Amino acid sequence: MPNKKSWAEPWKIKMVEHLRMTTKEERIVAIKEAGYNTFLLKSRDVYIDLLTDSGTNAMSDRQWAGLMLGDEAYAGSRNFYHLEKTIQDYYSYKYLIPTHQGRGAEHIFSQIMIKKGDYVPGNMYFTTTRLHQELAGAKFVDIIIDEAHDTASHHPFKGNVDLEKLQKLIDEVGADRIPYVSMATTVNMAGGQPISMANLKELRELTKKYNIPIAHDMTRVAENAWFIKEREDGYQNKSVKEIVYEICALTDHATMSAKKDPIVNIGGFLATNDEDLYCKAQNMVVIYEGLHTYGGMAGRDMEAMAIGITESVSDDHMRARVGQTQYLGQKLIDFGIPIVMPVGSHGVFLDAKKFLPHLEQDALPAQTLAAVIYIESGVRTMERGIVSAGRNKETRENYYPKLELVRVTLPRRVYTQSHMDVTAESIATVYERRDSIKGLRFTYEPEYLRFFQARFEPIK
Ligand code: PLI
Repeated sequence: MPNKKSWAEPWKIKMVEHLRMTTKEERIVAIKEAGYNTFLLKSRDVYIDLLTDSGTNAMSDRQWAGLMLGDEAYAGSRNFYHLEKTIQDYYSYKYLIPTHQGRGAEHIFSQIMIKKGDYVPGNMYFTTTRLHQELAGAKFVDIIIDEAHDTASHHPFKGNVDLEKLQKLIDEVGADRIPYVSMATTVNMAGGQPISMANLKELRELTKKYNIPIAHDMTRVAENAWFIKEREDGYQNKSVKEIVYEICALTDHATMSAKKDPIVNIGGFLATNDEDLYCKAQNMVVIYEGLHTYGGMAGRDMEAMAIGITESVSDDHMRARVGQTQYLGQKLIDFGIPIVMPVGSHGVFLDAKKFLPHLEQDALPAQTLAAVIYIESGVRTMERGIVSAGRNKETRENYYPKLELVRVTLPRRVYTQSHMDVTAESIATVYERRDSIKGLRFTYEPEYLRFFQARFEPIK
């Protein structure tokens, strides 16, 4: 008997959704019509959809049953109280404001907390989060450790905050110009990289000294907890559930895109321990989202989320979730493809600068690579580089991020290991002919979050 111990998913498949296969000729037409932007492809033209893990998850039979328990009252739905109790029990926060998705919570939170001229330090930017901070009048300051910007660094906690960078900012601008520290678990743009509990505790100490709250972007907190369990001394015998609670309890406020960790298709929330913020947010949510006991959600969606949260903190779920990402990452490593190391939780990130070293960043290497992978195989991925980074609000200059990545993102409980094999082989085929790949340029650039709707054409 071999002594290798494989893991398998802690679920079986009850219903299947058919996939449509396309020819290369059809895909060439489709990507041209989509302006070489994978966000503008029609889903029916996609074979394996690894664009995002946001809202693309497969709900469980329990969650689907939960939908039937939807209490669609305008006010005081029983599903709201179930969700509120779940958030108190699993995430430690006292007060809950549901929103239609994560950015709804970011909008309300930024508008309440930020005054014009403030600074918001964070462990790397996220697109919607930074935009809401800027629209409220703040400047975002990156205080993540340098290793996070180095795709080859094997640092186990690339999501860590560099406390010296934070101290320097406090010394320069003063604590009263810093309304909060924005702390994400895990860090999406760095490649799904975790923050360690030790670093978070140090961050808590430093921020306490200056009375600066920590705002937790908890979109993938259970995935972060899994890495702490795997990698950090003293946590091997703790459950993901316990670690998640401990992380949240070290922070003051939270925004959540429930379309990720909590395994639902829509939803989000703002949570806090601060009664004053809660009252202000209740007042804001009725303007932009809906009454404070449903935000932008149906009762049934709140029920599915409450159940999804309980499933998301299961060790067995997380072993399979992160295990599948590691499996795909290892396949790509075996093919010699340059990726962000170590492999993160929600996707494998291709290093487009190393994949296409002959392309300048202005020729949009990651955008190009995502388009070429689609044409090769019908696998849809996403750019996370210069296009996503956008422009500086004041100077209108492009940001030139060090990381120029293509994200190969895994929805939860959706694809099988064979889909991962096909994906890895498709990317390897593109890698073999990488020298012949030419870049793209913009033909249309929207003002905000340009990566969603921009259009491109090939550089001749
Ligand atoms: O897409 P929303 O509005 O539910 O959530 C915004 C959001 C906030 N924080 C983080 C870390 C995210 O990853 C996030 C959304 N992420 C998307 C859509 C993604 O594809 O990664």
